[in-house]
Amino acid sequence: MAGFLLVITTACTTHTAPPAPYGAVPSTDQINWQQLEYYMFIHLGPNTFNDVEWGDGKEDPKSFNPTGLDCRQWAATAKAAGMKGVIITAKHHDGFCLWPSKYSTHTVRESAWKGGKGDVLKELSEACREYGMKFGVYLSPWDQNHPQYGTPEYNQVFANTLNEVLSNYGEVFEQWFDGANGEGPNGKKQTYDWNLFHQTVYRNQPHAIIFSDVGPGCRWMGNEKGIAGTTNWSTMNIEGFTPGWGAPPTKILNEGEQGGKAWIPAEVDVSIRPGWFYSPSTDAKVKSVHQLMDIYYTSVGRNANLLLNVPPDRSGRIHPTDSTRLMEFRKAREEAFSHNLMTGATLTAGNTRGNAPQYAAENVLNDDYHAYWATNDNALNPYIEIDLKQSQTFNRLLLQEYIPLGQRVASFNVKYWNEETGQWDELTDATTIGYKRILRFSAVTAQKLKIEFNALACPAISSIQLYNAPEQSTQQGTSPLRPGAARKRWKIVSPASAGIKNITDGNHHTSATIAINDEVIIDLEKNLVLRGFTYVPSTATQAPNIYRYDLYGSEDGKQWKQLISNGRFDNIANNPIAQQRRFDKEETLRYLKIKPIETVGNATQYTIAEIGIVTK
Ligand code: FUL
Repeated sequence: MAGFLLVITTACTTHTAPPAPYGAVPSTDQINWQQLEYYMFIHLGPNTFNDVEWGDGKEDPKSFNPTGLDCRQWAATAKAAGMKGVIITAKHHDGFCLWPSKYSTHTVRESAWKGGKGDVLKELSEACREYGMKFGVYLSPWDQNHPQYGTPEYNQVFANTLNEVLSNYGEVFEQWFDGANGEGPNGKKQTYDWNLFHQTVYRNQPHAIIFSDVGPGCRWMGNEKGIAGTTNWSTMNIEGFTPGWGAPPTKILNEGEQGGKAWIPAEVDVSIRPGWFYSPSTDAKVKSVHQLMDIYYTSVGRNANLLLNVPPDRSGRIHPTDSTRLMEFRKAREEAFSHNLMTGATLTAGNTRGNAPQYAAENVLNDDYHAYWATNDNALNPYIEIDLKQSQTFNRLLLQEYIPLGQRVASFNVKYWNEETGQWDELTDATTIGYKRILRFSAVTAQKLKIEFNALACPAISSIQLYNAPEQSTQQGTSPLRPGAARKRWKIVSPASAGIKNITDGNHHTSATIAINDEVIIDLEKNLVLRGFTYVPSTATQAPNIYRYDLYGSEDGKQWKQLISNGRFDNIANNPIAQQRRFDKEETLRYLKIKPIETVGNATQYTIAEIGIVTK
């Protein structure tokens, strides 16, 4: 009896120390930020009204004139969509400020909206507080309007601007710094004083997460398609890198770095429409639920937060198509993740830290993120076996590491017990987990599962969930243009590069690569009245698409008239979507000539998927 009591006492008082943190770990603010998972991006400005992706700072501020701007509608929509916050483009590359800044003459004050008396940041920050949404700001250091841009003085101007925004509108959860860095009105590029900018942020908003290519709060994950790496470490090395031109290679942005010295988790930014700003031309191109679900799996499902852009239309409200889609997307997520098949399962772990109930395998079943299964320090390859008690059909597996202790799992594999063959069959495998990982696989029916981990330090697993999600019907992506009879009769006069026919075959997925010194001349077969032209770039990763160009037209192929001088396909490096440029007036032409001036990555060749014309 005495011996029995002694055992009980020992079990109650023995404290098994938690695993030591491994490598770089998140700050409390980063942990809180990671748990937001999904929030809204708002791109709004003169671009909304001028049908461009990048303004040039010379646009008339009066063009900004939403007729019924309603920030409460945005916040209510974000909330109903299941989002946790809203980040707005307070100032984009045109320099236009959505608040009446003291440091600019290109603001809402100079606009037609509310007779120059409006302040979008005030309205949005208040609406966010009302709806319990976090409020964040995007500010582009690149400013094509400010006369001092490109001079050392501009850094202080930008710091003052930041200070103004971050001290006047309450709590800011995320400060988004765009890395784009082009010429200002004086033709010069700026060397940014990032230290000054960061100090200004933290002085005003000590808990804000700073986004950029290199954090320090969170990082851009290298593309605007919504796809984080299948391997995605929240750690990376940033020494020697800067946001923008000095950013780390895309692969590092996309995948992070195992053993990286800084904790800088990935944020996926992607738009619900092809462009970032609203355009009536994209009303029928709002992403499908299927596409949004894919993005969910390649962002939140890959250890990244999802910042989904939903650009308000010209009335200043979220378009009904977009808000309907957001609700459908929420429903699809709920349908996929409402019924966790792990409920009631029994678990057997190959190793449990100190055999202590505190670290028991069962911890992966509860909703408490802070309760986790952990193993002894030397157990780097443990398994966990799951008995579902009865045969179940499933096609999704969700895992979470307890990230306050760092990111520890390097890879894992999943097996299921095959009743017919009486053995463990491979189901799937993957590399990193991080805060959240969701694996998709074809449905299997089984009662038992086994997950084997390969970790850098003993794993700390907070959650394992299993679902049978309805498979989304595959919907068409962007449908290729049909090669109408007219296009078939077009001739490419020059160059004779291999595959050149691809540029008029009506298929976005085929392209031609052309030497930089070769101009493209197309014969439209007869004189046509044209209002503009279209360029579909190649969507291949880092394709050397055309960034700047001259465009000429001719009736006879001899006398050329310049139609566009030093034109720019905005944001083509990061978001290579179809481009349309309208001429100032109608032009009667038979020949078109495109002469590239600058390509993405300054390549010596350029890519074209398609050239088209605008006749209406
Ligand atoms: C990019 C910008 O150039 C785009 O216009 C957009 O704002 C996107 C979110 O970031 O760098």
